[in-house]
Amino acid sequence: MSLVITEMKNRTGVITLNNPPKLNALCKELIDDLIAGLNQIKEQDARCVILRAPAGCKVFSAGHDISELPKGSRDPLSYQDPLRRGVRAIQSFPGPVIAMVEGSVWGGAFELVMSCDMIFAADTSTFAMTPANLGVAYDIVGIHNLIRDCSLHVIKEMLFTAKPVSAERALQTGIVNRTFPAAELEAAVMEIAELISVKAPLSIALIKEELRALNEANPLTPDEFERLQGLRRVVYDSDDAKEGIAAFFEKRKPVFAGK
Ligand code: YXS
Repeated sequence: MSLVITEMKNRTGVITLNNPPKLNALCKELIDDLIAGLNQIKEQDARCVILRAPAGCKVFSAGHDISELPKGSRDPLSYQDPLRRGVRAIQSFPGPVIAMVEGSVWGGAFELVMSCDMIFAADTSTFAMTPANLGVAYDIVGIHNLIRDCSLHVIKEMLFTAKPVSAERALQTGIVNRTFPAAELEAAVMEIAELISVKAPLSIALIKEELRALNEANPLTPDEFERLQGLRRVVYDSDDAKEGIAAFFEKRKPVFAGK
């Protein structure tokens, strides 16, 4: 059974993360189902996609499935890893992908939501970015996906404290487009999707791709890229990387020795 529900509502595709027992953690299977859902919707001439979790959920997504993170000495977020593939599938979908958020968003799920074209959230939702909780060597593309859409100071606060940010704060800092009372969220987002669905799809798809290309135009020299990759290897080879994951599953606070 798919870990997402894919449906069409008029010309809007709706993908609902649907793995409650694992709090919609972004395991490989769920990401593969998400990508399959996007491809299915693309074939049905969808003009817009809404990515959501079930109404009333406490947790939109608990982020990367920690049990699928390498236990150290291996890049946790390389190009073909599920989270990377899921983010690219959203960014390259030829139409707006709207994140409709209710509940708490964690770690890689925050990046996945940030990779969407717009974010509309229930006013009770929260957003957290958590590599510092686990000692994860987050990757350069992932960090780049975060810094383009809100102030560096706010993203640094989120990354360095790993503390959840409220919907209100996310609205104030430009992370989300708008917030609504949870009971009004779905109707409001469907209205926006319907509005988009009668606009010129070729023009919108072109503009989305132009914006993506312009946003990616961040000249890192190959040497600078390799240097950062070398720094990442020190982190994902570290004892801290192993300690973060072990502490999570042993349900204890991690003790990071900085090595
Ligand atoms: O003890 P059992 O076996 O029932 O399992 C528990 C949790 O271990 C499990 N679980 C997860 N398993 C794998 N990956 C996860 N991300 C994950 N999150 C939770 O689900 C069962 C129920 O969790 P529990 O008891 O904590 O539920 P709760 O309702 O008390 O709390 C819900 C959360 C989401 C607040 C809590 O589960 C939590 O804080 N989860 C971790 C959120 C997080 O830090 N995600 C980041 C994952 S790593 C990631 O996305 C990036 C690589 S990075 O770290 O770089 O950002």
